[in-house]
Amino acid sequence: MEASRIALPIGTALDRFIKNNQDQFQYATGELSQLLRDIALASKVVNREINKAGLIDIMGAMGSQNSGGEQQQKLDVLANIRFTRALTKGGEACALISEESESYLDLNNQGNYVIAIDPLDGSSNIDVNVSIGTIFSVYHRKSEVGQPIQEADILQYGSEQVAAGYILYGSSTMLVYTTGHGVNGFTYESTLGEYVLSHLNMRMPEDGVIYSINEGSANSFSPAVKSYLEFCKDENYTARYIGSLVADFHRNLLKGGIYIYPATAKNPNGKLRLMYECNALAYLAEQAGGKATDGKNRILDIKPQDLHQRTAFYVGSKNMVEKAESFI
Ligand code: FDP
Repeated sequence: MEASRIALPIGTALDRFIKNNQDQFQYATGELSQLLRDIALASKVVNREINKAGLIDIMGAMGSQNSGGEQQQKLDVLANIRFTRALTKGGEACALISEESESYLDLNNQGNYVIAIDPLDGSSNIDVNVSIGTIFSVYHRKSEVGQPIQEADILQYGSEQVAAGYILYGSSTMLVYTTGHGVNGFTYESTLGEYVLSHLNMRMPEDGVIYSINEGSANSFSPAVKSYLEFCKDENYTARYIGSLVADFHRNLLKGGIYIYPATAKNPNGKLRLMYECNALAYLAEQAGGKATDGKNRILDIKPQDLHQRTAFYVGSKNMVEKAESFI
């Protein structure tokens, strides 16, 4: 009997994949590899805690607010603690920007990397057992190692990212990342405690028929966005909106589609955060052959002025994003 018929093929483990591909990276000292492993380890802990939701008292609001004045959920806070601890102990990161903290954390002056993270995205889905995610961006510091962190280290263009990725806590848990040489996806095998390569060199279809937008807010969209939505309906596109950015992005990455969070009357600059939501997904989208803009400008070319800056976000299949832009 063929071996493949009695044993499922298990892909390369994440650790080995990172090690094998380390040389592609311009600062190949092993530190970035270690940092990615630290993020992967913290995500396994977060995954474990998420899976206990409902059994122990970790659902619901914390009673505090995050940097944007939004209600923090207990799991938001827990995930933030896990990633902060892993990155602090790891020693490779000199600074950490997080949705959950007003200003950046100064971690270790000897570290070479700046991390921006949304520890748990899609908070409104936590309590209802719907997919949520973690999003991260990695930058190389600009100032000299050993010196205090400067603004130039923190407020870097998205195009300066050296790695980015997300973890999707979905029907299975996946870690998807890029270091600028394509996008690869790893599925968590919980009995082994390992992420294994399951999606090699992911490519986003150039076209698609899925549009993801909170159409309940349509009254507060611009006439241009409303016309684009009419176009989607005329074309008989399929509407799919999970309301968890990572999950909506991941589906569109695999199947083709567009995710839009436009400027609205309530959020004239959009709702999503440039530094720890949009930049990472824009980098991944481009690396997979897709596109990401604010309706006019490439996301990766926007100069951040503020840690928690918001932006309108159009991301997904290249042709779909370009079509949407033609309406804006
Ligand atoms: P949430 O507020 O639940 O954390 O990034 C924030 C985000 O979720 C995205 O994950 C999601 O796509 C979007 O906001 C949902 O916002 P709306 O409820 O306004 O549609």
